[in-house]
Amino acid sequence: MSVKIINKLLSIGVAMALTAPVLVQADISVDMSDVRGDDHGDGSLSYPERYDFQPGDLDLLSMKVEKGQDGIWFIANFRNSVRDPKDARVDVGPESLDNFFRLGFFAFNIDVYIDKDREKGSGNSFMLPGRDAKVAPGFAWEKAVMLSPRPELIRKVLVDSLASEFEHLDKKAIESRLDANIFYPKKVKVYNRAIEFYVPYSFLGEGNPAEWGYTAIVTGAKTLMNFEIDQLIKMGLMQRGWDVMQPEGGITEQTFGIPDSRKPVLPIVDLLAAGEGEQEKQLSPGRGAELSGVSTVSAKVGAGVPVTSIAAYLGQPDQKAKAVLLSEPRDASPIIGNTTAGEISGAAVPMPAPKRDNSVDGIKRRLQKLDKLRDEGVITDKEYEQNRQRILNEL
Ligand SMILES: [Ca+2]
Ligand SMILES: [Ca+2]
Repeated sequence: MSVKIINKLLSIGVAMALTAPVLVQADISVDMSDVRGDDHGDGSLSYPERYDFQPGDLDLLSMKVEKGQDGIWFIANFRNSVRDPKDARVDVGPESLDNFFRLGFFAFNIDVYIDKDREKGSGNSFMLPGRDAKVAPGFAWEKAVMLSPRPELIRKVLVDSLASEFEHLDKKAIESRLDANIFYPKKVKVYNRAIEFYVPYSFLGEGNPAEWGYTAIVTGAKTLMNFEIDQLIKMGLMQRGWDVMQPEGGITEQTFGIPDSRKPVLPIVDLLAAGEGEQEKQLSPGRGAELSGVSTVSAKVGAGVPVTSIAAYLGQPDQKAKAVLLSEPRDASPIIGNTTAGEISGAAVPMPAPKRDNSVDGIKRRLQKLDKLRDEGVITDKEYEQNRQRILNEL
């Protein structure tokens, strides 16, 4: 492993210590490298055929962790410049993309699952809906960070889908449980090829970030408009990782392509793993693959705390899972109980990718779809008119 993690203990300047009553934390410098040119998942993913996606865009080169005030900064370096939301291409919708993606990026999500205790099997194994993989027991996580171009929205959708699944639970209880375990950064900076995101210690809790394990993945982010999302929620399609581009067979415009759609391929485009071929090996089992993170501290044999499964999110949760969700939030505890780790359940519903069709029939279909959305009150009359004109202009 060429992973280089340096933990430097530097003395804090006296002047600063006097003026700023901040919690004194060790200066951290964690630098984890990734293979260049491996933005192809298990080796078979090809980029969407559209101008706002090019090979290299989702190629993670390194991830760093640096000390910030009362928290840490993650710094992800990519091969290409981070694309501006004004370059994003979407199908229909009245909203301006700059309003829609306020954080300065739109094309990807970065998930970081943090293993704080480095105890094998202690913590969560599930990844968020739609990733279709698990975190290996040696990296079972306590805290997860989800960098999304639309953090408020993905949190809300996750809360809503859990609330509809666990109807008897108070929504506030679900929210506090989620917020104790999953953080959606809103403090984000884009510098050419780097994106930095801030995570406070109030979320992360105690510990030395240089001694933690990190399982990080990059996925393509879907660019759905608000009214489309509302529609999908109504249709009950939101549970299956709607924020992640799912691979499809052939040459594709809206998502990543794979040569053979019969073979299930994970939507993970890049996995943080320093060894050549390591990522391809880890992702090749497809659905249910167990991914290992990166750490300088090797995993201890755990106390045998069972890892959890994402199946509880997607399938019918069992009684035991409900009981644990009801319990009080507590640091380093699973979100949803001790369900059996295993295959992701069959409740997953693949989401149809929006396609632009400029044929007369295609225009007709899109206009009918628009009529339906207005009739159901999903879009306003004004939004209806704007979209209608936009579609007709393509004739
Ligand atoms: Ca890479
Ligand atoms: Ca990689």
